[in-house]
Amino acid sequence: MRAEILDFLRQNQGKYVSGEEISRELNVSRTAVWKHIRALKQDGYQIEAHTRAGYCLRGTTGRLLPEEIKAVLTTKVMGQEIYYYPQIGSTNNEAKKLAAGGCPEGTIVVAETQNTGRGRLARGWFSPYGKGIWMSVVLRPPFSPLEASKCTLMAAVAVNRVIRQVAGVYSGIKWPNDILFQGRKLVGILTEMSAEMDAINYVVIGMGINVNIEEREFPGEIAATATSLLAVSGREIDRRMFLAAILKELETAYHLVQTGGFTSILDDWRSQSITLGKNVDVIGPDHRYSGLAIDIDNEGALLVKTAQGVRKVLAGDVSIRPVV
Ligand code: BTX
Repeated sequence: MRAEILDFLRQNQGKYVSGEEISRELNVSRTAVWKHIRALKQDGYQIEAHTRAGYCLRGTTGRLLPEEIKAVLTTKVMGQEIYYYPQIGSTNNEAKKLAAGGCPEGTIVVAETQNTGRGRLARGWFSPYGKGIWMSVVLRPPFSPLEASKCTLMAAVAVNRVIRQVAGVYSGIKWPNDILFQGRKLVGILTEMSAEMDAINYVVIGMGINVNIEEREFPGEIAATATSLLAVSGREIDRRMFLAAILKELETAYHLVQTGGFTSILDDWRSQSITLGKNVDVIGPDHRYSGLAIDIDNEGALLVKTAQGVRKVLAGDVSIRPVV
């Protein structure tokens, strides 16, 4: 009922509607209307109340509340179920629990802040309150577990497209899971999976997108390597519109993959990559070498040309050498 009352106020945004009118239109008691309005105000909605005129919605909350996202969502699968948390440990952990419990494909977990946001190899992810999109999406892809790592490439292509189109920031993808602008990280993607020998139970794609973080807010250890859309473009971005655009783009890309395989996504990835054609250092648990990043293969592995021949990088850290 809360969502319906909010919808009704939205349809009449800027105008007063009486409690009686809401109660009549939505077939709910006046007391219930009053209680729901109070809850909406507590959530941060700017609702003016006037004894005679009634209620008037002046502004929405800047939070990523499910009803806010749903009001602008145009997808069929992605984000049809939304779990929202003002604060959480890690959205990926929560999404994995929900996925193991059988939640439908496309379910998302979104939080205003994460206390223990994770990157790869148990690294931390800085997730300040209300300033980014800290979100995880549950997929149940019909393909083999060997293909799961390509979900990271798919998500990177989708997010990078939205950054370019909506924020107007000409970012690029660094293999395998980062989106950078002028060498600084705007986005990190963490894909995790649960699978049997030949089938995937679920894939969770976690995205950390630095949206409205001011340059000076980044902690010292990442101050020189991280950036945000606000810092780069100089303007604040409506996070819910941005999130809805990402889910739409992800849905399109996922549909494409399911119907035609990863080929077109890999081509898009190549054209948006900032790794290919660069000299890179590859650092793994038991190796370290340098070479020229020449391509990604059909598995999504990075191909690096070294003095000893072409080496295939499936996992590990790749750093791009600055041009001197
Ligand atoms: P990664 O291992 O490639 O990058 C992690 C590294 O990035 C950190 O060690 C740190 O140096 C740097 N870093 C930390 N926070 C930020 C930030 N906000 N901006 C730029 N650089 C940063 C990348 O892992 C994958 C990150 C995924 C994060 C999402 S958020 C939603 C979901 N839930 C969760 O716990 N993780 C994912």
